[in-house]
Amino acid sequence: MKNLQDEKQRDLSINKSDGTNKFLTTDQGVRINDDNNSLKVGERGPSLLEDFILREKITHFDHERIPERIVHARGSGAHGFFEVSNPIPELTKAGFLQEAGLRTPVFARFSTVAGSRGSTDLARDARGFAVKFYTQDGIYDLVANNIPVFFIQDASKFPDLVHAVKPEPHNEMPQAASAHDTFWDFISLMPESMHMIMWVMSDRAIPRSYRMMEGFGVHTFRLINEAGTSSFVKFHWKPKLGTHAVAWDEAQKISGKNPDFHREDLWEAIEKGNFPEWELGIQIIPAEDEHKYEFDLLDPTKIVPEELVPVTVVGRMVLNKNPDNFFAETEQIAFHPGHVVPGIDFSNDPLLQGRLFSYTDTQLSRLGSPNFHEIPINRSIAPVYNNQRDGHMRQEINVGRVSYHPNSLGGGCPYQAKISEGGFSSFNERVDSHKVRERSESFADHFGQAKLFFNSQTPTEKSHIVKALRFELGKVETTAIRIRMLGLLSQVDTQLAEKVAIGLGATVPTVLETPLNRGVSPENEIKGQQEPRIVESSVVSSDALSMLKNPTNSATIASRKVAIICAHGVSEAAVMNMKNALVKEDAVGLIIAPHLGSVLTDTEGAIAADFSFLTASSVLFDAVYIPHGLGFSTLMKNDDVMEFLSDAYKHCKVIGADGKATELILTAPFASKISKDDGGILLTNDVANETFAKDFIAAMGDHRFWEREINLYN
Ligand code: HDD
Repeated sequence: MKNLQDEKQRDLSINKSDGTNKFLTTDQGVRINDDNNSLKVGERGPSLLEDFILREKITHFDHERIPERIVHARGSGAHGFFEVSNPIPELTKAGFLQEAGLRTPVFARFSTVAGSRGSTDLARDARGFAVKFYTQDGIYDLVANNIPVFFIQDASKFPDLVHAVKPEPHNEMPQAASAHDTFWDFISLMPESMHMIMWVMSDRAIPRSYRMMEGFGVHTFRLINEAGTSSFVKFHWKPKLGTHAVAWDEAQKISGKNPDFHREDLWEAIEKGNFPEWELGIQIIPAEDEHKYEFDLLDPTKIVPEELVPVTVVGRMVLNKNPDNFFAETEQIAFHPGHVVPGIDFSNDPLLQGRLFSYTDTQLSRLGSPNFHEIPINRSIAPVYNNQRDGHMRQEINVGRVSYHPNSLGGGCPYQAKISEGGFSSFNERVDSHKVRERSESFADHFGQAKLFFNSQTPTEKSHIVKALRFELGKVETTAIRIRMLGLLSQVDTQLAEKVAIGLGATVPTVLETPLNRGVSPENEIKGQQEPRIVESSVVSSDALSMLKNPTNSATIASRKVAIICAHGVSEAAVMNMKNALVKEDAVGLIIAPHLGSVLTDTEGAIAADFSFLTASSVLFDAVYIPHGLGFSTLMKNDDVMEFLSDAYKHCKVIGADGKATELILTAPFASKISKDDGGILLTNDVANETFAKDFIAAMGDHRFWEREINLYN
């Protein structure tokens, strides 16, 4: 068995450059003697055009930026490997899925969709989840999202969708946000988006970490085996750490306190050896079941409920190495759903079909040349020989005189591969119909699965969806758009629509809008939309759709961060006890104090502060602990401490204190709201309580105590 991980490392290392112990040179290799002063006529005189060193440096700088991605501009990535656990040769001939234990190098990039490159990680948005597999048969890209459905059914609507969600063209506002008129105007006229809207208004759109997101290939793809038999497949990534979110108020605060929150989280986890891990699962639908379901497998606004087709795990992905250079790797990586290898093929999903054109086209303008496959991060480790030639920035030096096929001068080389030799051949599907510009009637249900999603949520999750919609539509200035949205929401769930309406001070319309009163003339309606119909899902509720009920959710607190709030006089034993207990769980306790430097302890020792209240904030941590000791009286007088605790409470996090430090909690503004059943508030007067740290960690395993919101908001 040949593991390919090392080969990719070798491949990248050819292009690595490290200036340690080296002379500074120009791009032409000439050693530079003075990099601080331009060439001038006298010390105070004008600069000389002849200064090739200055000109080269400035010219390169002037051209340093490339266009950012039109969507998914903001992202972070890492290297790793994919390892097969359950080979599936009976389903696919794809080489990288044939043998248990076979490792294929990967690079994964996670992203938000709407914001620019410098925007916050915590925007309410779908997240991209793109993985490049460097397989022995060539590059395979699984260009996925953390949401299993999409807004639109046909690629022709993609530019409209993206124009609508991007900052509005007249004033370039708002950045990285869907809460504005143009987005909701478009959505209110596109009932097919209602299923995806449920997902992006849920907490899926504000993940706690890239490491705690599921990933979905969205479209139905095909797997093809050696005999040429095809099955339909849906791809799933399931995170080892479970699927978790932050609170919306928290997300907004993180955006100010640390807009790089997800980027930093991924980077730090890998640097510390907490390698993020996902299982790759597949739902297999035999070809003969293509028309078995009440939804169309080709409709990207539909899932296949796991109750109908369970997910089978085929392997795992581990990300174990940060990029050496963000631009060279994360920015220049070029994904494409059309990068497939023999054994994987497309379905006729019209959204996927359009994507197959878009991605190469976008790389041409973003990376500037058809040679983007030669950039080290994009290079296949399977050898590349063909008759493509020249173009901007060509790296390859093709030898010989032959650049065409067929040829005799080159002995007919490079020659075509037979299917038995690994040559790619498309699935031999018979397609026999008229050319039409139409939506299939089987795509006309826009609400059935939106209902399924909503019905599958816990009361907490439903209330978060209501609040998200109140927020988003509350930012919409045009009343007619809000009302249209309430009409669409009422098709999903009447209570949902009514609750959102209360927040907007509006009433749910009793008459569903027709194309005419939607401001759209019938001839401009999208075919298939005229009579939206509701097909009730045969599955009424699915735990896999809820983050809180999700059976794969895990209680691990690995890599979680606990704020340990200290001041001079703190009990050293209490701090160390908690820190050590956290380390055993692969979590970390960080010291927050009124100032940086040393915090003096009760035993006349000193503990270094990791953060002061200026550089830390509750929203950047998963839980808070205030150890006993004399420091508590200093903390009582500190407004920052109260804000810290109030936020931790509001965001339903675990808060613990022992000894006198419990007074900080019992006198906090939220103290009267604390329910005696709140398992996330751990207070003990017994400073020798041996199980305290254990209980604290167990409570963290429940992640959030959302029941608190009932006391806070009702
Ligand atoms: Fe797309 C980027 C995922 C529909 C056109 N898309 C992009 C990325 C992801 C997705 C993860 C970022 C890749 C990276 O990290 O570099 N896109 C999706 C999913 C879709 C989808 C899951 C629906 C199921 N996309 C979609 C459509 C079109 C595009 C329908 C156009 C017709 N997407 C693009 C693009 C991007 C892109 C403009 C921007 C940068 C890039 O491709 O490389 O071509």
